[in-house]
Amino acid sequence: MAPLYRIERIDVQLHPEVADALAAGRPVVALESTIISHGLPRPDNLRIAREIEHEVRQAGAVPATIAIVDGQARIGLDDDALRAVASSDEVVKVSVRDIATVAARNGIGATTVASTAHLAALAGVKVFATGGLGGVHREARDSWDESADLTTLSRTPITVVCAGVKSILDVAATLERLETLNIGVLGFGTNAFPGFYLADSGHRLDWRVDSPAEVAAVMRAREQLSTDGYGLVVANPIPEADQLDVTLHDRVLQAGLTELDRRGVSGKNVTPFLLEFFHAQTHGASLAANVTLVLNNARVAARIAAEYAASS
Ligand code: PSU
Ligand code: MN
Repeated sequence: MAPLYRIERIDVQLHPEVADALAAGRPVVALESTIISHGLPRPDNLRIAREIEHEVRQAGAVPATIAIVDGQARIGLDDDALRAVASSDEVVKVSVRDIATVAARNGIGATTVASTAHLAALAGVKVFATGGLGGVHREARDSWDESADLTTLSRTPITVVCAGVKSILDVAATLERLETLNIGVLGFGTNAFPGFYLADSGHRLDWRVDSPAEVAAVMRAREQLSTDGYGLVVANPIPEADQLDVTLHDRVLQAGLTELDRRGVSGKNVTPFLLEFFHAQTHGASLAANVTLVLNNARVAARIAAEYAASS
């Protein structure tokens, strides 16, 4: 856990339940909030946010959803704050570079993988669950569009459980960047890098683990060898039975990329636009897959956090 003086100095507010768990060395799982505000459609998003927290609890850890509310960076949200993040029209997508501006303006912001990882690590949270990681966008050679998720994880001590990255990205380039940035990638029960809506992105991984205890052992070894300053990605595939139909997936992906180009969508709007496009074009099938994989990741993250806490 980070020393307390640091938390006071940086003015991050811990929910009492989270603070108690961290102080006692009990398992805590950080959760991002951009997925709630920008990744899932209203009004389902609030219910799903609660379900994700419930899943973490069921698996024996304390959920710490992270967001900026009334200009305050919060680790763990009460129900009012969760509701505001899910339903306020004022909520902005906040990456690491935006945290201070939103705080200084007393704004409300939903944190991405990057900013959630940053704030979680400051508070001493070791494990984080999300849906999919940001990465290198297609045609990044021209657009230079690479998510700050990657560069932030290259210098943030946290373990992120995700279902890989979406096929809206350049998956091969993203894997190359993860390697360059010293971000470890472990396939959870698989040798294939998952493709978010699909169990297999078609890319192989070097390392496979088959239990939360194995991940906790890697986390401890990283600390002992001082490679824990970099992020560790646990890539947990959606069960094949729950994945999106491959033909439907490929068709909607092509249409979405065309539409993106036609409308000239760029910057931080790219990911939310494509997510919404998928949800609309698959008539809810992609949403169902999205919910399944997020709950799955929340459960695995809680079990990893529990093993890690028990191994200290
Ligand atoms: N991928 C998803 N769902 C999401 C996101 C990514 O499948 O909601 C969100 C996450 O918050 C991630 C962010 O950190 O998008 C990446 O955005 P950008 O590419 O603008 O960095
Ligand atoms: Mn981007």
